[in-house]
Formats: sequence, structure tokens, C-alpha cells
Amino acid sequence: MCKTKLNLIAAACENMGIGANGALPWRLKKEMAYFSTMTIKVKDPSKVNAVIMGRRTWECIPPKYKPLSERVNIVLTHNVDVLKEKVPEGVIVVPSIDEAISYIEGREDIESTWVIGGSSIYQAAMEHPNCGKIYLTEIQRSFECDTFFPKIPQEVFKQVKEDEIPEEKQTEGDISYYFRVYKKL
Ligand code: FOL
Repeated sequence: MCKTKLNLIAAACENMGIGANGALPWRLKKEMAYFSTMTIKVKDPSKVNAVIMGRRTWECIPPKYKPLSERVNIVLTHNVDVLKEKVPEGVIVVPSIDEAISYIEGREDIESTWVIGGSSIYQAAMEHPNCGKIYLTEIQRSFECDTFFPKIPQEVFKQVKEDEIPEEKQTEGDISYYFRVYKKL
């Protein structure tokens, strides 16, 4: 059965940067809280969500937050055998998005699936037939970055309004941003 929708979630700055030197280029507490809430919240309390990430994204998460709590953590790598030795019990290591989807569809307790980066994983998820929505936080500043969110094709993704997601400008310290949602047509 092919029912798994891939939702992407990312925060990007004006130049579409998402990371620098293996870390986030900014520290935005409320924005990170939005990421946690969105990826954790479920309608059915008997279910959980899954997060899919690349190996480098896995490595960029601070040790005290790994694996991401209350979520099934799935890490993609071409070198499954090597990474399996290094991740805690319960973390799923697979070589592709399709293998991740197969794993998810083999469980009955996963409600939503969130793709949390980085660049190449976002790109593959955006091009995947199961791609659903992109939850993109647009930070109104430029940061020096070495990793970027892929270009969102305007003819494929349309901005939508989502209930419960504020449309107003958000501000933290001297940085402001918008929570945007794009839906694949
Ligand atoms: N999406 C959005 N909107 N913002 C992000 O910062 C973001 N970051 C990633 C992917 N999508 C994103 C990848 N990077 C943690 C750290 C880095 C990271 C993703 C998650 C992390 O440690 N998360 C903890 C909360 C940490 C905290 O409260 O400071 C978690 O439980 O989610």
C-alpha cells in the first residue's frame, strides 16, 4: 500500500542556506520548538511520527537530543553496516527513501512522516511521488552557509494556508522569520 506522504520540514535563510560547518547557522529557540512540535504531534495518541534524515543531519543533532524523542528515527546512508554499529538501539538505518517508506508501511503505528534533511535528502523527497507538503521557515536574514535547501519548483508547489500555523512574522531577538507551507500540486 502506498499511503505514506513525505512532509519536509526545514528552516532556511534568505540565501536558502540551512547549515554551516555541520551545524545550524543560527540558534532560534522558538523556531526549534516549532520543529519539535510539528514533528512530534499526532492526532491518534496510540501512534507516533517518523523522522527521516541523512547521516550528516543525524550527526549534527546534539548528543543529548539523540535519538529525537517521541519519534521513530530513520537515518539514511549508503553505508548501512557501518552506521548500524554506531547508532543507539531503536534507530532505523536504511540505504534509501524507498526503503524507509517500506519500513514505515510495515508498521501500523506511524501517523506522519517528516523528512528533516539535509540537502540531498530534501531533494530526493521533493522529487518523490509521495511528496506531500513542505514546511519551510523563511528566515529574513542571510547567513554564511555551506549547505542549502533545494530550489522549490513554483510550477509544482503552491503556497497554502494551514490551520494552526501562524501567518504573521515571528521574531526572536534581532531575527525574524515566517512559517510557510507549500503543497505539491
Ligand atoms: N526544521 C526547522 N523548521 N527548523 C530547524 O531548525 C530544523 N533543523 C533540522 C531539520 N529541520 C528543521 C535539522 N537539524 C535538532 C537539532 C538539529 C536539527 C534538528 C533537530 C534537535 O536537537 N531537536 C530537538 C530539540 C532541541 C532543543 O529543544 O533545543 C528535538 O527534540 O526536536
